[in-house]
Amino acid sequence: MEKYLPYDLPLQAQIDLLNGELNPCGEFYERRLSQLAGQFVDPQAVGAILASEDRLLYDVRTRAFITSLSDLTLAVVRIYPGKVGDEYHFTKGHAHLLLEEPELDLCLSGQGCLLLENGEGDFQNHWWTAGAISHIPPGYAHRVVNISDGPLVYAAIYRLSAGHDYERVARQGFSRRVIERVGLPALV
Ligand code: S6P
Ligand code: ZN
Repeated sequence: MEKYLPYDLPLQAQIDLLNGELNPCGEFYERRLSQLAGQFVDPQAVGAILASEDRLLYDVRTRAFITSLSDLTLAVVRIYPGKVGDEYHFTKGHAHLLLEEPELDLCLSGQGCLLLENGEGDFQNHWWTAGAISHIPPGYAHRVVNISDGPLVYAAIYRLSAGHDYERVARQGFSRRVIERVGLPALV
C-alpha cells in the first residue's frame, strides 16, 4: 500500500509574471464585455463596443492544489488594458460564498487598483504595482481594476471551497469606480 496518494505530494508550478501563463494549468477561462455589461457606468459606451466586438476583458488560469486534507487554489489573472468610456477594465467582482474565507492577492506586473467592500459600510482600495500584496479579509467583496497601459497580472490564493457569490456584486455593485480624469486614474 502506498504511503501517500499522489495528490498529497508536493507540487511546483511556474508563472510567467508578464503574461500570466501558468504551467501546469488546471482550468482556463475568459471573461468578455457582454458578461459584465451591466457593471460599467456608461451603457452607451458598452453598446458602442458591443456593436463591433465582444471585447475580451481578462482571462484566468487556475490550479487547485487538492490534498486529502486541504484545497488551496491559485488563480493567475491577466486583465487587458483599456477603458469602457472613461472607466478602466475590471473584473466582475465577487464575495466568497463561505463568508469566513479570506484571500491573498499578489500583483505580479502592471498597475492596478483593488476595490474592497464588506457590505456593512466599509469600503477600501489598494493601489497596486508589481510586488503589492493584499489580504482580503473574510466577508469583503473584491474587484480588480487595470489602470496600466499594458496587461495587469496578479495571483490570487484562496480555498477552492470558498466559492464565489457573484450575485451580491451584480445587485449592489461597488460604491466607488476607477475612471480616467485628465489622463490619470481617479477613484470616484
Ligand atoms: C477567486 C479570486 C480571483 C478571481 C479573479 C477573477 O476567489 O478572487 O481568482 O476569480 O480575480 O475575478 P472574478 O470576479 O471574475 O471571479
Ligand atoms: Zn475571491
